[in-house]
This record gives sequence, structure tokens and C-alpha cells, in this order.
Amino acid sequence: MKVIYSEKQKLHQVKYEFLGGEATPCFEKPERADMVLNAITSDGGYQVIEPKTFGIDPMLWVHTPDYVEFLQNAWNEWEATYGSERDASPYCFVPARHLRNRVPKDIEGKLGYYSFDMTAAITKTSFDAISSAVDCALTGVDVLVSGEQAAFALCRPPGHHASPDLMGGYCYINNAAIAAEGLRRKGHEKVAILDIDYHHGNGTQTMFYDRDDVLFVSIHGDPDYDYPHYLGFDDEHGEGKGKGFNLNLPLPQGKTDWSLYRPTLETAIERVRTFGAESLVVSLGMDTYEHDPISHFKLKLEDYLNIGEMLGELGLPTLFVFEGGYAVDDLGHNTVAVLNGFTSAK
Ligand code: SP5
Ligand code: ZN
Repeated sequence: MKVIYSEKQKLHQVKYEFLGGEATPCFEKPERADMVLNAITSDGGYQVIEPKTFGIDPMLWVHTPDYVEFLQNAWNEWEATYGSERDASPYCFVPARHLRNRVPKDIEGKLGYYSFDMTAAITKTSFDAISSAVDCALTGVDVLVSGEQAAFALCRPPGHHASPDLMGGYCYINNAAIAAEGLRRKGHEKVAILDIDYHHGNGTQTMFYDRDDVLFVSIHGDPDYDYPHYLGFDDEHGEGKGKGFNLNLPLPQGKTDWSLYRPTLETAIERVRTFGAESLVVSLGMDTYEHDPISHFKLKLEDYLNIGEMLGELGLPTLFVFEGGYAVDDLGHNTVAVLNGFTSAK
């Protein structure tokens, strides 16, 4: 299996995130990519390739032009006010209620306008990493279109929380959504996205909510008790033409182990099957792991092998797009287990 990765993705390194009432070192850090790459290299069954360059245009398939322009300029505008020591981070937000939905002129106003939380700060070289992650996802699309059965886009930063004009949850540009749209544009009539990150893929859901050509299915921690809190409930089925093409399968914190996860994954896979997808994009978050520091499921190493095998049994051309996962020491082995399981499936 080809793995698409660029060293440029380590150019994004945020110092702090705000969690539990204090600034804490950001869980989404460059070492995550090192750990996955090391495990992939030592396994031996994978070929790591560099991404091609696709530029800005594909970002505009799923994001608004003003948002992409904001991401490109944010650092320079921030640096002009704050200098280069501190990451560009919002403190004030435009909520859905009671304030005006209007883009302000200064950078602090813009940061809050284009964010939904305080975990997606911007550094001088963030956009290079963000852009390279998109390149990895789209190179993965090309690998599938060339006839290979699977590819793994080792994207960093992750993307599934990024909405058309909002960053948050360590995400800026939605790599998986761009890959799905890329597959559509390469002629795949129906594309399914299966999001198995611990957190609901609110950005991806939003981007395809009114479409019947891209199915979105997500298994995640119940948003009544976990991030992203305000989307991902089981009564969100899609709207307009998209009605019936969005499936959320929230699971309880604390007690979700393989015995509960497996039948839910079967339900998700069955929906992908009945949809009649021509290809599958998997938003591969590894934060469902029992030792993940910010999440609350109880999956183990061997469960990831089973997940990969169940996905492989679907028999669809499959692009894995890397999302979350913060138990850094075990991240590589868990990720490779999914890919190995997929490859060994009959
Ligand atoms: C891509 C991705 O996985 N983004 C996740 C961002 C989650 N950020 C908020 C996490 C809140 C965790 N709640 C505290 C639990 C501490 N035990
Ligand atoms: Zn996550």
C-alpha cells in the first residue's frame, strides 16, 4: 500500500491549547506523524511517497474563498500586531446567537469569526503544512484512480472538524472532504465517507449535508458529553436531496469497548454497502484507543486489526485519511494495525 507523506506537515506546531481552564501543550503535535511514519517504515509492507502539488483551488471545492484567504493572511496580520513569539489564536467568538455575523477588520476579530474553539492556532508556517496535507489527500485520490485498491494519506494537521468557513479541533482545511469531492470529480458517481475518529466529523457532515452523491457515516463519542458538543446527534439525517445520506452513530463514553463498537461498525459498513459507493474515504482517527489522553473509548491494538479487516471485506477502493489520535507512544502501531487488517482481508 502507498503511504503519502511530506516532511512539510511538521511545519505546523502550535504551542498551547486551552483545556480544563488552563493552557496546556497542544496534543496535536508533529511527533504524531513521526510515530506513524516509524511504524509504517519498520513494518516494511508500505511504500512512502511524496505528494504532488495541487495549490489552493481544491480547497475552494468545500471551503469559502474568504476563509481560505483568511488562513493564508492570518499570520502576517497577527505578526504585525503581536510579533512572532506567540501563535495566532482567537479569544472572542461570533456565536450563532445575539451578535452580528459580520467579518471585522482586525486580526483578533477575524480569528474569532473563523474559529469555533481555541484549539486551532496559526503559526508562521502553518499554511505550508495545511496545504501539504491537502496535497497528500489528493495524491491519495490519484493513487486510487490509477487502479490501486488502497492508499493512506498521512495528513497533518487533521481536517474533519474544519467546516466551510470555520477552523477548530486542530483542523483548518478538510482533507477527507476534499478527497471525497476529488473522487467525485474523477468520475466516481457515489463516494462514501466513514469517519471513525473518536470525535464527530462536524465539518465533513456540514459540507455534504444536502448531497446524495456523498454519504457521510460517523461513529463517535456521544456529543451530549463530548467534543464537538453541538453536532453529531443521531437525529441528523441530512436535508433536501441529502435526506437519508447522513448517519451518525454516537456511542457512550467510558463503556464503549469492542463488544459495543463492533456491531456499530457493522451497521456503518452495511449503510456504505446499501448506498452503493464506488469508493470509500475513511477519516482515520486513532483517538478511540483505550489510552488516548483526551478521549473515552476502550479499543485495543487487536481491535484495530479487526477494524481494518472489516473495512477490507467491503472490497471498495479505499483512501485512509489520517485524523486524530493522541496516545503518541502507541499511535504508530495502532494505525499500522488498521492498514494491515485491511490488506489481509479477503
Ligand atoms: C482531530 C481531533 O481529534 N480533534 C479533537 C479536538 C478535541 N478537542 C477538545 C477535547 C476536549 C476533551 N475533553 C476533556 C477530557 C479530559 N479527560
Ligand atoms: Zn478526534
